[in-house]
Amino acid sequence: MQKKWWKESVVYQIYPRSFMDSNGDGIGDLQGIVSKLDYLKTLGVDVVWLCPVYRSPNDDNGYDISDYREIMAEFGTLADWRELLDGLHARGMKLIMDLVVNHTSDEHAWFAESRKSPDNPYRDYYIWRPGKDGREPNDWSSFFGGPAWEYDEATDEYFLHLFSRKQPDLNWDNGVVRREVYEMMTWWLDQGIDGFRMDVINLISKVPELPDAGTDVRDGSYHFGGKYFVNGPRVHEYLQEMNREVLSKYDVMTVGEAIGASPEDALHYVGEDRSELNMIFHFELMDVDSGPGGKWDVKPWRLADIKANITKWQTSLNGKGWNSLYLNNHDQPRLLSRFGDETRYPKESGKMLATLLHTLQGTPYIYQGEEIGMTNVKFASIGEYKDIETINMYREYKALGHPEEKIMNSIYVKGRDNARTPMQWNAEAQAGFTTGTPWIAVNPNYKEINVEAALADPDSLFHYYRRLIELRKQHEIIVYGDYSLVAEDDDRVFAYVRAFGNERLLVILNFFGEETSFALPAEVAAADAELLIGNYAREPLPDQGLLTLRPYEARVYKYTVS
Ligand code: ISL
Ligand code: CA
Repeated sequence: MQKKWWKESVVYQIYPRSFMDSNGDGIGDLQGIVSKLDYLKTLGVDVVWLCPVYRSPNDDNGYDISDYREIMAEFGTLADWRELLDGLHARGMKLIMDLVVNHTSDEHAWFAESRKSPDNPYRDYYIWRPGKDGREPNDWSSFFGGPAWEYDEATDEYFLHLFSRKQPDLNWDNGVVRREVYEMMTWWLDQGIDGFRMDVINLISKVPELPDAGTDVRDGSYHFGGKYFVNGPRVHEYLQEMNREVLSKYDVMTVGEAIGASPEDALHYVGEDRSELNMIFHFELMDVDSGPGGKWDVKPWRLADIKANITKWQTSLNGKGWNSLYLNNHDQPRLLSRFGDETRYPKESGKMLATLLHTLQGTPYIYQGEEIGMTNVKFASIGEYKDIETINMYREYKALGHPEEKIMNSIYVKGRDNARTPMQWNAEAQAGFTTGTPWIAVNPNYKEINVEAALADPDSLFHYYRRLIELRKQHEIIVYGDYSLVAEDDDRVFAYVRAFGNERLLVILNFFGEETSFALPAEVAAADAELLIGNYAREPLPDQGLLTLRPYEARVYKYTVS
């Protein structure tokens, strides 16, 4: 296993629109982030991942880019961005930028040209097809509902958009497009950034024939066409080219978002002999509470599935590639609401989940507000929601006759706006996020859950995150140790051992709000184990090797074997 700075780092994800507003217009911005850099330094993170700040009409909050080399006016200017980069570097932190190149905005200059005529030089920057039998060229659905095709009158053809109709897919089979992307990446790297998070990067290559996804005759419904574009035919060729032409020339980190990737797929992207990416974000763990109907078809998660999934990824990549570790992000519900108990045991369960995030093999990613225990939000009506995916789903399900209560409940549990309410800085108006009216309402629990309170309480979740980040710097075993699952059949406790030379780390996590007992593995009971961190007051190990774990108790022991 090669040692790398990005394996030893902890990443903090910022969703700029919701982080900090500096000028009272209700929208988070770059100067807002600049004003909070010392906060990030106190937490101790090494890298900031900045969600898109490029020029954008904001159909999908910046994931629809109209100019890759300009900053969104609402967020500030390139000079503000430069101040952010310099401020991070001055504090010993790094910056990775979001790279959204599966699609652009339909307001990008390339698309404005492309839609003009079939022989426009930009036509082939995008994926255009004539209709079939008076319908879309195929039956693919968009991730945000409805068909993946939009008809364009000017040339009487359709263009492909896997996401919203304002996010046309780029045609990666066109070498000129790839050249444009590589030049743009080089431009940012030359500004001094430290890497990229690549949006839905495993969707860039489509099977050129674009076959129908459904098996039956076209019946007017749309189907997920994933088998024709998830890990598509030329994706590895393109990523290897990108690596050769761009990434290999810099000492940077890359993490690719990879929908539907299995560990076997992952190794094709991150295998150390592959020269593609450093890490991917997979979705398997985020699907443990999805039923057969997909993300909105909510079912309870089972600890056995979480253990099996994490174990599979930890062991499959060990020694061959590197894992990313995340339990939430800007697209997912808050981890405390999803996997912990935000009502009875917010502190204990938050710390237990934090222990999990920071003691696996891989690079941990913290999403803004996670470190203070921010939770999901329940807005009274759909009118208060801003997210395009949520709003489209609501309309679609309403039209299909689903009951209001059921739809709202899926939104409460899974909607993306759960993660996008403003960062809670203090107990003052609008949680200290803005002096104006925030673009999306603040979670009403900000009076109790906020940064100021967290910093003042030495026992807070925040300080626990800080200690976990510090421990990673002190113990190589936390970063590099091999993982093995302990007590597989225990349905209350998730426990595992990390091994590095003759050092061992034993992590014990009670995943529920009831007391439970746990038998220490023999090699620990005998050894002189040191409790590195735990979320309850320290207690000596019992001689008989049987622990009683309190609700959501987490303990991490370090010991050596001969
Ligand atoms: O989580 C999801 C599955 O339903 C989707 O919300 C999400 O669109 C998907 O994970 C891809 O995400 C990325 O690309 C999208 C953008 O909306 C997301 O914010 C981004 O993370 C399109 O650029
Ligand atoms: Ca602002």
